[in-house]
Amino acid sequence: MRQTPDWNAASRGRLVSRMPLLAILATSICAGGPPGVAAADPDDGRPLDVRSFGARGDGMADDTAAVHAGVAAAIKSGRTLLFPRGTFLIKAPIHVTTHGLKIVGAGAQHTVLKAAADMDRLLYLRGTGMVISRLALDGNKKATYGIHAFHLNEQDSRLEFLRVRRTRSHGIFLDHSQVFEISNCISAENGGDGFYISDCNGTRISCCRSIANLGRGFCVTRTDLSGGCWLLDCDAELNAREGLVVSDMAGTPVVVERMWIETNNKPVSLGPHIYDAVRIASRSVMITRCRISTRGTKPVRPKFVIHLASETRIEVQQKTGEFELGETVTGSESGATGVVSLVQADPLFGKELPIPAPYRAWLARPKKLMLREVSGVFKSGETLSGKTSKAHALVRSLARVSAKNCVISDNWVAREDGRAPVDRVKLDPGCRSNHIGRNYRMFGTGLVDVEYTDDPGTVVDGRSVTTSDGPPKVGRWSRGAFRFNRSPSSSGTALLGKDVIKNGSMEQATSPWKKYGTPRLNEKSREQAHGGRHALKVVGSGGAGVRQYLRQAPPGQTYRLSGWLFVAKGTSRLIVNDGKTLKYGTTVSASRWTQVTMSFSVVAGSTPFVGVQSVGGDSQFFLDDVVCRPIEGTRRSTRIVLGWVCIAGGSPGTWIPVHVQRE
Ligand SMILES: [Ca+2]
Repeated sequence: MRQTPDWNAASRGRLVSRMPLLAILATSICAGGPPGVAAADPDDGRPLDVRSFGARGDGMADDTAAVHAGVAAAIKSGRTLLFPRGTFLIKAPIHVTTHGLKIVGAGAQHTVLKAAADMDRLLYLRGTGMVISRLALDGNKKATYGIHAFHLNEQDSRLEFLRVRRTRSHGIFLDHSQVFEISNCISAENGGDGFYISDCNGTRISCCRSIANLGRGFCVTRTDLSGGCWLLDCDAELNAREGLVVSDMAGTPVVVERMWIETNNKPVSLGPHIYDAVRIASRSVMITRCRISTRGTKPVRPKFVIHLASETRIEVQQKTGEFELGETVTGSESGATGVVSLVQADPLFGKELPIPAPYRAWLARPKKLMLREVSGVFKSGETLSGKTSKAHALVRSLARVSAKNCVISDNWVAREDGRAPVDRVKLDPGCRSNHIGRNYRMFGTGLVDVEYTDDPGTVVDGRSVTTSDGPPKVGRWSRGAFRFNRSPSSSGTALLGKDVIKNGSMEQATSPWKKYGTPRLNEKSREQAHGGRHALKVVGSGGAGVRQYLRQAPPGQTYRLSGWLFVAKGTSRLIVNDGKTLKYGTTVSASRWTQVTMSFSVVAGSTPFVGVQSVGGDSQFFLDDVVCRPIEGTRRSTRIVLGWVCIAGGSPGTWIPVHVQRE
């Protein structure tokens, strides 16, 4: 668990020291008008009624001052503040920084706190021991956020039986709120995510619903310190984008258990459905015992039922405007593009609500964007521009974030209409060491398909399984891991004829090696040798080298040419003239003996030749052991390589081929 100095007051590895926090926090209401009707002496311990402060709750009167006065009195006295049935209009947000405040309504169907003017959020909560219960908060398209819980910490803080709706951005923004509980809350019809959860270390989010929001149902991410949370028995339905996104977490895991995710990616107006039901671009996420369904009509949406993704994290500075989810951004210098997958939520600290002193340093850190479908390579220092939003910012740093160490197991997956095929679990290249267990089709039989390319260390249904063209060369692999041969076929062995090169060993006194171009030197040398005691030393530039004509080579004949190069200076390469065309081998600049090979078929025309030339400027190289043999046939193996199995775990471990014998 990573630590920052700012964080220690709230939760140091769950060992809570309350004193520093108490010292930091002054009990106060940060905003609001002057107190209305003075409260009765609260010392008798009975609950306070917001009406006794002048609140009308008739949905017409401005109750701002009365509500603020009631909250202030409740904080001061420690008594519970009751909101009876009614709609309470407020024109200024309730900013609470305190320990111990209980506000109780008459139920979300009966008690509504409604924004009656533009405001940053309806309710800001910071501290411990706060219980907010049985209320509805109506953003009325005027409040940016509904509830913003910033460092609302401890198990004795609870948000429960709340309904937040119609905000301009995220409904419920849980921000660095650690080891606290939110349960039985509904976030609906908001302009952003239903729940945006950032840095909520050890917080338990249970029995919450997110419905018909324009963003995602639940979005879990971090801005600085990380901290996973528990999402238990929650529900995401009819949201415009993903049902659940976990993006760029580090440290403690995110556990998602028994979640109901159904029919997100809802409005067709959003265009092509590129959103997944569940998208994970993060490490250490467990998704289990969930029920995930997707819409069944065409075009297929969402894209994948569970997508373990690889994304690019960009930290930006000097931001102007707000980037939008789903828009394309372009780098000014690189021309690279990407689609915005996550925009770090702005905690909207400012003049009215300054950043609390202990958090100033790290809240001033660069803001984060996550990008998917990146094409090209963004450069740090360039300007990033949003196509739709027209926002722009300076790229400060770049990083690749891929799903890693995630567990996806025992989920039920279905199309909404129950028709096959059931969507797949998808793993992007670059995702490593994930465990994809058994996920079941809700309708029909069998397991949900897993689509992956090559993810070292990933375990699919009890085995490490990948597909490629050879045994792995990188990654950690456990014994028993299996790699399928991408194109299983019997291997062929070329049958080679007699070498047609004269003096390929460079040991003879007279040599058929002729000048190619005008090398400054072309002679037998003892300075270097691959075999025997001599090699051919060539010094030249601008393509100069040596060659040998193959005068007896019949048109149509295929040859395999091989030689050894030691390049003391510059660069050189094999050349072949097949009778019509000059062909080049791969360039070599290594001052050690390197084998080079080429294959070619002779074409009727001039006399074919093979040779070696310098590439570019001054070059000095040695040539030895040149062999050119005709391919006279192919011996097909009777064995087909099905794949490779790891017989000793390691990096990458010991792998042997698995064959079948052809009849
Ligand atoms: Ca030699």
